[in-house]
Amino acid sequence: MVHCSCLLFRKFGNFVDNLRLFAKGGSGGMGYPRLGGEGGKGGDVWVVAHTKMTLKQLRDKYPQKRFVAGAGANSRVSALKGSKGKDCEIPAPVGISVKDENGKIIGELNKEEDRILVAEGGLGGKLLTNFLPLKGQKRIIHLDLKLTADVGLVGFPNAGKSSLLSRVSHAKPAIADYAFTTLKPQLGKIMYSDYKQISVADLPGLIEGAHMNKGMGHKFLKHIERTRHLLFVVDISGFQLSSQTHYRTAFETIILLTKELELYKEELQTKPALLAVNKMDLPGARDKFQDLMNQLQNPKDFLHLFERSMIPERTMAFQHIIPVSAVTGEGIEELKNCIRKSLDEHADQGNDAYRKKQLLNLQTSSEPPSKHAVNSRRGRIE
Ligand SMILES: Nc1nc2c(ncn2[C@@H]2O[C@H](COP(=O)(O)OP(=O)(O)OP(=O)(O)O)[C@@H](O)[C@H]2O)c(=O)[nH]1
Ligand SMILES: [Mg+2]
Repeated sequence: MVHCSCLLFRKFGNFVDNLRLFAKGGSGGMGYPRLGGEGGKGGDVWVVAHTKMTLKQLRDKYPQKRFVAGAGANSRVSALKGSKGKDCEIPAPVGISVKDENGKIIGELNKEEDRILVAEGGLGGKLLTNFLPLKGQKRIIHLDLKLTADVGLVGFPNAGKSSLLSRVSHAKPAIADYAFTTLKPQLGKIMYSDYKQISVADLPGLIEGAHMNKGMGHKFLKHIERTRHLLFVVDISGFQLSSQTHYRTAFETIILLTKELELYKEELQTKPALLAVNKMDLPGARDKFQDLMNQLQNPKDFLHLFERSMIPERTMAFQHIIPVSAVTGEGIEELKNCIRKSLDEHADQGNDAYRKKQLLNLQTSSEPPSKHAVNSRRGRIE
């Protein structure tokens, strides 16, 4: 076990989640005006998905981060049509979005061998170009890793996400009593006694306005897209970022998190979600937990307390709600079991197509939002 934890720590300790690269298509070959010969087209630059690749390996292998395709061959008497320049392939991990310099998405790599053209080779010289070759396209591109994990931790800062990760796995994330301790995603693995492993991504805390890039914003919401399940983590005593901002109760933080996910991407709400209510060791936590359960069971009765713009279209349907304490260990075993159960139950429902369909079902259903709310401690959609 000790070996295992070191390995995991090494493997995930030095995490690269985005890379900026230079890509240039090859120049076209010269045409042959006298004989009407056409120069070869310059080679193209592609980003190609490989399951075994990581962004860190890519960076280490190509420290100069320049990718240039070959030039097209000139037209010659012996080969009037010049051959195409050699393509250049950038090996990248699966689960990447490729963006241009302005952040516009060029494409996504979702499975092994997916490929995206990022810089096109120039045309060879021909009649149209007065037999002069064109230069290849030059482009700065960004490879952005959307973290792939079974479970993503979603919560306001300080809720105890990292503390929980360190409790359920061998990961050793930074933990501190100030907001935004976690600055980049951390992965840990829950090991079960039958050797099944479930990966958990600890993500930086979200705050109101995250969808508009407040706090850590978008940068981290995007990681949630790829996790199969969500584990909401809330502090039973609520949250206050500073004396200048509102105090939010645990219930309010859940509603606000739901709204942020919805504003970022509605499909996120169709992921199976669990709720860990943390810091149950604090004085008065039991009573607050009862209040919270009451609010979650009848969210409609409490939503009028929110500003209109903060009310989500539909409240989260939690598969399980587990009171825990990362400090005393209370509820941790149950949390692990619930995570396992939920993942097993949804084993083959994690794909995007499934989620889109489910979203459509939700949208076409005439049920009022409260019907989707949790209805018991181990609540399910009615
Ligand atoms: N009393 C009590 N304190 C806790 C518990 N879990 C975490 N804490 C404390 O809460 C504070 C925040 O914990 P973190 O694990 O860093 O919280 P986080 O959600 O990862 O915070 P960010 O990374 O800033 O988003 C730390 O001071 C922890 O010691 C708990 O169960 N009970
Ligand atoms: Mg943290």
